[in-house]
Amino acid sequence: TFNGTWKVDRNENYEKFMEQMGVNMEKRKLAAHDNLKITLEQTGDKFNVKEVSTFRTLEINFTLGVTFDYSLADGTELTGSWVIEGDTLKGTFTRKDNGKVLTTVRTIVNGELVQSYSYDGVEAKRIFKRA
Ligand code: MYR
Repeated sequence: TFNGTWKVDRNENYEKFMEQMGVNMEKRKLAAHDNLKITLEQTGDKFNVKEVSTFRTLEINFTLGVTFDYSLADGTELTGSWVIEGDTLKGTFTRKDNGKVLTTVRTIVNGELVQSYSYDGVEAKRIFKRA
């Protein structure tokens, strides 16, 4: 289960990924140490996500397979959805400004929540531990 509160522990290739996303250097430096904490609560096919970081606090509600809007901390707007495939959550989101697709996967590996991101040929991971 994904339920619970997760605190980012480490990143892999995240700065390169943000660069590909067009995030400027100043913001990349801050974002690499954003202390991101997410609380996931799944009830049937509905998810409640609480996101807390040095940038902001927000709450997102979505239903598996149903498209919703999500804005990144820098204001970049995405639209897309999550689905479950086996033990993983797979998200496919499209940037509203340029139409490019960002895919992301959440999976539990050895008790850690691993979130992978892929955009425009660049991949990154953020790895979370239970808070
Ligand atoms: C959620 O389930 O947490 C809400 C929806 C998340 C949508 C996809 C998030 C992609 C984040 C990419 C960060 C890259 C920063 C440049």
